[in-house]
Amino acid sequence: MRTQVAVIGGGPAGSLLSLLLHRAGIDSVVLERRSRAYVLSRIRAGVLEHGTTDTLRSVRLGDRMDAEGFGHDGVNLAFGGRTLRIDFADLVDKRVTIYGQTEVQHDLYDAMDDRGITIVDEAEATAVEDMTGERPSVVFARDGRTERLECDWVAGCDGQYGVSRQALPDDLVATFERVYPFGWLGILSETPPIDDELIYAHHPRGFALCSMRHKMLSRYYIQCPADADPTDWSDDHFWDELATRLPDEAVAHLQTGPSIEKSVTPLRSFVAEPMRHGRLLLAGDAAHIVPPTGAKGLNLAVSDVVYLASALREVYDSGSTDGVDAYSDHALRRVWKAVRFSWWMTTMLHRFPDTDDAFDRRIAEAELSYLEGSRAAQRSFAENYTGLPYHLPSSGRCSDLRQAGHGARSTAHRTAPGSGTGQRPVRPTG
Ligand code: RFL
Ligand code: PHB
Repeated sequence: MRTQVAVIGGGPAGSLLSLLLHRAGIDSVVLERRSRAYVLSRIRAGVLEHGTTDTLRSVRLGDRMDAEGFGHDGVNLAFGGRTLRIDFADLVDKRVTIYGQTEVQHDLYDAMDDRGITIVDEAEATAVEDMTGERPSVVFARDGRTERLECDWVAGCDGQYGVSRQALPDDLVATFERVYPFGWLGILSETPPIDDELIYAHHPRGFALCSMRHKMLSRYYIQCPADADPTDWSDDHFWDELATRLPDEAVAHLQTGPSIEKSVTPLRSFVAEPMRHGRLLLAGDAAHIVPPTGAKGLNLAVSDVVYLASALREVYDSGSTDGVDAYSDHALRRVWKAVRFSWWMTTMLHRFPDTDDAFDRRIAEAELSYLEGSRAAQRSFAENYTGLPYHLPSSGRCSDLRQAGHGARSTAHRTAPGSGTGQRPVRPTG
């Protein structure tokens, strides 16, 4: 098998990358370890930044999201018996969209099928070979057989436990990690959401979050020990603990019911640098993990692949590897800002069970009180939460995505790119 870009992982990063490449007339093949049914049933993130929604619209994935998603103009922070609303519309004239990752993944796979992009299901990449040469390849296992996908470039979009990050030479990679001494116990219930907008609650017993997917599907989380077993938590126990941590006016609207999903997510921040070695480029959770408090994981996967697709497009359009050479520094600049914001929200809103001394608690209270009293602080929150702008070197801003070629150009196979050797690839003609 041969393609221009071998994409390892069919999650949001890998799927969206293949669509952005297709729009640019670049062929890719996506290798996904899991079955399609498994990928399409994972319950994960729910908040999309405006840059994410713009990007999805730019590859004609906006229709269902715009019809079924909910635009939110603010979020609520509950603490000390009061609720502070951060008004995004007023502060930064932006909004976020509530539309589950599960739905995004459906839309991505449907669009890939429509456009004839090859997804090889249940194909587990086991090695990336010759990544520093001109003809790298990905070795993968499928149906008990070992196969090879040859390509010009490899995109490692295989999440936090994938093979691509491990394929980078140890001595070239620096990792940065913060493990938080707690997790989130999350449930999904077919009940109406407590409020029209999200509520992030800081409480002496720990953090709580009220979120939603749609009018009859709510998503709630409470801080729990990192090693908590979800089966130890009955639904009643969960609802009682949630109600304890929420303000009275919110509890008055809480409608409980049986959970249809219950799971524990440990929280950590992690970044691996650089995000590129030779012809292997990492994107999304393969390169970095953020705690879910800032709702940034999925959104960072999207901004990474926008940067990556732009860099690869430059290679195939002009033969220049400048974009690819700059990709890691460029993506990491945005990544670290989201890592900072997610860390800041996490430390401000959670209770730290092991180290929680009076000083840390006072600092968290001071952060919240400052936010309450300062429009500048609220603006900073709103700017980060709704999503920092993309800085694409060639086109400047993410708003350019709106005009970016709707409708793919020809996907006719073209010659391999020159790798800074002066060799120019042939442009598509169709
Ligand atoms: P994904 O979604 O993990 O997709 C990676 C894909 O690669 C496949 N894969 C391989 N395929 C072939 N060969 C191999 N060797 C492979 N190894 C792995 C996997 O099967 C998978 O399909 O990463 P991607 O695309 O970078 O997308 C990132 C987002 O999914 C992620 O940041 C968020 O979902 C993180 N996250 C959350 N983010 C939020 O913003 N809010 C949340 O509430 C939230 N909840 C979550 C989460 C992540 C979770 N994980 C990863 C366990 C809850 C969970 C449980
Ligand atoms: C979710 O709806 O799953 C969700 C919302 C906001 C977050 C994290 C998760 O910060």
